[in-house]
Amino acid sequence: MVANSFPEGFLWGGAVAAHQLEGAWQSGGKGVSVADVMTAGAHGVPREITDGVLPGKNYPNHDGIDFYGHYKEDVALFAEMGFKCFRTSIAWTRIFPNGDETEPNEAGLKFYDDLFDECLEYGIEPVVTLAHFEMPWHLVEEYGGFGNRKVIDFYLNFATTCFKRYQDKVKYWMTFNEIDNQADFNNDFAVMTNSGLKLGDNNEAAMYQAAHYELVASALAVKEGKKINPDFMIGAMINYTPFYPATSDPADILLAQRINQRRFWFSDVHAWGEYPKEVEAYLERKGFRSDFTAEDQVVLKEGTVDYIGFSYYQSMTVSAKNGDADHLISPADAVVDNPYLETSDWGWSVDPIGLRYGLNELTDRYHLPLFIVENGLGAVDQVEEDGSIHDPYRVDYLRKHLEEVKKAVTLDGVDLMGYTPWGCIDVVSAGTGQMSKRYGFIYVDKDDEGKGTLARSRKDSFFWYQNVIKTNGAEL
Ligand code: BGP
Repeated sequence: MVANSFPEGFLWGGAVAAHQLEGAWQSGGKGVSVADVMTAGAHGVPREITDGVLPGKNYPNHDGIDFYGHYKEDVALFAEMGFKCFRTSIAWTRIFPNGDETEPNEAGLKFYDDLFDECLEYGIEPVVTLAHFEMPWHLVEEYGGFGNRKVIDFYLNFATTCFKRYQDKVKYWMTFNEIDNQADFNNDFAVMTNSGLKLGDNNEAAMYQAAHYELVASALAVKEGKKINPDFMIGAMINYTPFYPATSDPADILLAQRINQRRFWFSDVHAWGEYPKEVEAYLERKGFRSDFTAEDQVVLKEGTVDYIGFSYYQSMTVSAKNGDADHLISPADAVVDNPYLETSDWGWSVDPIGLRYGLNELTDRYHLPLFIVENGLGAVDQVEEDGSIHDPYRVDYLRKHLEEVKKAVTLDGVDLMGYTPWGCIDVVSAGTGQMSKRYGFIYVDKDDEGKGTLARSRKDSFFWYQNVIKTNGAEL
């Protein structure tokens, strides 16, 4: 039955990731993660991934916004906004500092007990991502990250440790954040943060093998998780970016289809437990499928997900003038401007209709509940003399997206579990490493040089979102 508004129990909330806000990178026995070796970028200068932590470099994730020390204050602010859920991740290196230990680190486990208890006191459901861009650095150095089948066991140990420990506190889980990011296999950040692979000579072959291992790891985690608590809802998490054809030229349409197929491969395997035909044929043709066992095939089938979680920020448009559909090009090389869309200060297109399109496309493809676990606008905020922060651009972005979401739910029959806008409190940007690219309803006093009091304050959007939740989306 099609609802006439957002369903009762809809999970309104906000999303963050451990490495972008917790800070305290060496507290409570935490080990060094991939995120800890990523420097701050600058305008037009990408983040560098250094070989270990080097002296004299600026690593913004080391301190984040010190959520580790401020979580009680921050959760109280989320509660004041009326959050029903809070999406965060568990830093793998707090639980297994090096990744290959057999026994977990109690101090790390205790931190998340305290955090989840704090949320539950306010009736806020934790929604937890297991791996959000922060594999233990030791696993990268010693094992080559997910390029090595052994890392599946380490991940599984981490996942089952978390499932067991938090089985009565956490119901909603996701196995890997934006697992499809690495389809952009010439981008160091996209590959390293997902799989821990250092880029080498045949990035594409290495990416397909590592991603296969991650998908097997995810399926095993789903299987084990369900044994621990059959009520768990364990989902995929993809970065949904629809690629549109630049024109009605069939060559453009075919190119867009092929790029979308390649990205959907990840969620297809998560949801169907098998490879789509096109990708199978491609890997065969390129000789990329070196280690794929009959047992893997069974595991993938047995460990399919309960829902599709996804982030949505923008759409992209591609032209066949820049590349041919039969020879894989990095999608980035085929991208052209979309004359119908405006862009953010960071060049990301703003496309609310693309979100309704996506909700329909994912529903058609998977017939599973969906969860929008990231959406938002990165922008520079101005603090007025009286301390107020007026951010109508953020409200405008979120409102337009929510209007489209509402149509998908009320007119198109989409089964949507919840909505957690990204960076509900300002955090270190994943892509740039800077604080100045802000998404929050809550402002944090810290600048790109790491200076500031870390004081929290409510932006205008805080009060807007509070009312959205209060009216269950009737007033946007
Ligand atoms: C997604 C990630 C987040 C996040 C967000 C915004 O890709 O899952 O970790 O940060 O994008 O990106 P950015 O911080 O680069 O603006």
